[in-house]
Amino acid sequence: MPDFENLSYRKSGAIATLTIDRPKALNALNQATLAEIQRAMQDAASDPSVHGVIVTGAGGKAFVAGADITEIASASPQEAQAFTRHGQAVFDLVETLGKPVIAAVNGYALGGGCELAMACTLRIAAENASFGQPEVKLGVMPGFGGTQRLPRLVGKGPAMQIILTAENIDAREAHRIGLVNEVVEPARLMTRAEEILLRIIANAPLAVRLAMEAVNHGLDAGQAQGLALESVSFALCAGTEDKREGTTAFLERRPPRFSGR
Ligand code: DAK
Repeated sequence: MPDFENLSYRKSGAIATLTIDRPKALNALNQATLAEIQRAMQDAASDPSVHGVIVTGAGGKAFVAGADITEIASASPQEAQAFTRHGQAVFDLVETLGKPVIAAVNGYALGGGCELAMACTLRIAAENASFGQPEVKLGVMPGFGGTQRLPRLVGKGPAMQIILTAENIDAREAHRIGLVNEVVEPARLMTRAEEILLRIIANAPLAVRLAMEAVNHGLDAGQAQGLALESVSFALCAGTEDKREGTTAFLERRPPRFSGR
């Protein structure tokens, strides 16, 4: 995998860590960075040695301070639409990677940064993290999925307030409304993200993937279709070697050794 200009992408054991690294713009997402996130995520999806991904920002101040305002300020409507469709496609890839992706949010997660975090499977925030959708202050609106993922995560009322006031919320408030799963001291952020990811990837990979798909599709489709998908996916799990291994290991009182088949 060739080197990246605006991020680092490292694999250690079964975990790939993608660190967005554009210090001159507080890790803001320009088009080149979006394309690099896409490439790194495609690699994580296709590399069987990668079982889960952590996404974070370089430096102690920002996860991602939004889309790069200098690059997009003069975009025409056509260019703006292409930009938003590209961002949406990249964040859809993050959400549907088939492997758990944890956002370790270490500072500002604004606009596109909040939207990137929301596309991840789970969000762990450092105490100094803050979240917001400031787009309407700039004369635009969220365009990388914020109007869709935020209400699904926190409910319509809180999502409307965050999007329409354009005010940032701190990590405690983000936790209170369900935008983040946990808040930890900044020094513990990466360790905690890794701990949770290791817990997830110790489980049967196919079952984890199918459970994520059932949650995601069910939220989009409605409960009846979600339940139908759940039962088909459950049946798929029932035919796997991992099901045999998981149930046998339980009965033999030993830890399971999953093969992902
Ligand atoms: N884009 C580009 N540069 C950014 C940036 C961003 N989003 N955020 C920060 N920077 C740059 C600053 O300009 C500054 O650069 P220099 O002046 O040093 O060259 C450097 O990063 C450090 O930032 P500050 O000096 O401002 O640092 P502070 O600690 O004082 O403040 C801050 C931190 C995060 C509160 C502040 O930087 C800030 O408010 N940043 C902007 C946050 C934001 O509004 N992000 C955008 C969210 S909206 C579109 C138009 C807009 C959008 C999409 C499409 N079209 C027309 C197509 C917007 C999408 C969004 O994501």
